Amino acid sequence: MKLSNLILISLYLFCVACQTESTDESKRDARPNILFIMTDDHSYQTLSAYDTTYIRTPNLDRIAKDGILFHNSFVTNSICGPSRAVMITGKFSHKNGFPHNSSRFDGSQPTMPKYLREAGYKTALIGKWHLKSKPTGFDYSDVLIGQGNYYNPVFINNENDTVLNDGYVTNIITDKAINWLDGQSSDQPFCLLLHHKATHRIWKPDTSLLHTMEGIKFEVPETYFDNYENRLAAQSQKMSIIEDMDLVYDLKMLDAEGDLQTKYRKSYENMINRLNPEQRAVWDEYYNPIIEKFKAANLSGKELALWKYQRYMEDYLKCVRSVDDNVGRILDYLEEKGLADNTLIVYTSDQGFYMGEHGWFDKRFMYEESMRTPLLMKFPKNINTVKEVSEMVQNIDYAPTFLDLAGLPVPGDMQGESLLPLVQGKEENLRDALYYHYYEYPNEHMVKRHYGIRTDQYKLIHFYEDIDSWELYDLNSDPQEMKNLYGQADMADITEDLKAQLNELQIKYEDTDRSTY
Ligand code: SGN
Ligand code: CA
Repeated sequence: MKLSNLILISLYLFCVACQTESTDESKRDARPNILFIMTDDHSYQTLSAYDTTYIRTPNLDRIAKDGILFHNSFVTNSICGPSRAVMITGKFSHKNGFPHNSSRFDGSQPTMPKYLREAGYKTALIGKWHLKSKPTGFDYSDVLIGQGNYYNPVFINNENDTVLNDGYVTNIITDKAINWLDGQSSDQPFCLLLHHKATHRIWKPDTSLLHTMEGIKFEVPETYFDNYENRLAAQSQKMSIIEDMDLVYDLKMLDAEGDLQTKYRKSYENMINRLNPEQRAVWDEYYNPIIEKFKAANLSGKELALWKYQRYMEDYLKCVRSVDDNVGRILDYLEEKGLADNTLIVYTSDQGFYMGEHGWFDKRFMYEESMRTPLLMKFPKNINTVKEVSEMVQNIDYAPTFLDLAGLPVPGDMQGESLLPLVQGKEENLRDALYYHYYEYPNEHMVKRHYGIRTDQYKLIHFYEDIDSWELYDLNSDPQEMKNLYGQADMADITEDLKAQLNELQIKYEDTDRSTY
């Protein structure tokens, strides 16, 4: 063959190859992936991008370092199921029909995963769900049943298969997420909801981490011995470390002699019976000497109160450690697979949690520790974002943000706002005030129903139903919310103004009929 012909043929083949490549390229859906990681009850106080007092979380901090740290991130209703329903619908509890943990989610309603799926996203949910009805809007789901277990948990998948998985829940959920990601094709963007059980009560650490944190002394918060003066609802709660935290159940003091006959001893026994012999041996080897020492010390009063705090923090923080390690695994995976640059990575918790502030564990109240939640986001590389956001954002905003990022319109009935303009520095002011409404009463922990408004400076709360009690805080002068200013003459104008704003928010969000739930 002549050289000129050979060149011509080569040129032709090259062009065909280019065409094939450009056709393949045009078939590729380059829309960003979404990885939405959420934990359960992880406090911002124990995430070192926010606060280094208790623990370092280098992997979670990576998301903040390479992405955005939200300084003022809040929920609308500080309790698990309701928060999850808010996040997937972009609507307040009174609109999505899931006001408290005894509710059942109406899976026929529109949700963020459904919108994404209809628009061609591959959607998956792995881990905690807790909305009772079967998950809808997901191509794949593999969820814990109810609250799930820390050890050897049972999962139910979208085919209705229930499978017991050996091991520790935070590792297992991460393994499942990585497996699912491994099976995805690069032609279709994904939205994966990776929702951990940790760091929920009763804070069972991974056996491999039991011996960490030894010798660390955790100082109790300044408000640990709060007497709840002028705060009626706080006086009747049942979430006090000193009063309500169970020595056996929460703090693992299951003595062989049976001297510690606490209210929830039996529940703890049932729970640790899930551990297999190897896990149980490591567990007992760690806790037995602590139990012996505790009994010998015969603590009471303030000493016991301080001991309980220390014990609580140790187990809680070990659960945080597992979360951080496993978030590191997922981040590494995305990097190794070249997915990191085109994926929105979100880290949050379903609400905040008390690390002994006001003497408490748990959440529910509209006070700062439980209304706030950590929020870190790392956007795809082609989106230039600010490094920190101080505007108040709320969990109703996640669904609109994800849809906006995927290039989809935000449905008019979603009540949150897309955070995209804010994170790109195109908009500075998202809202002047936040609305909050909590419903789960009477129930465990006995936190009264309440609603309220939070501005940058003030918080006004109304506890209602079998109580009619208002609280007002100046967050600038009293960030720990110890001084209820409601009813003080010099606060009359501010109170009136806040009540008017609260009323406007209730009209705006259509939450004027409190008899609905
Ligand atoms: C369980 C816990 C409570 C916790 C609720 C709600 N008790 O009932 O302490 O407040 O869940 O938590 S436990 O004995 O079962 O641990 S939520 O995060 O799921 O809303
Ligand atoms: Ca929770």
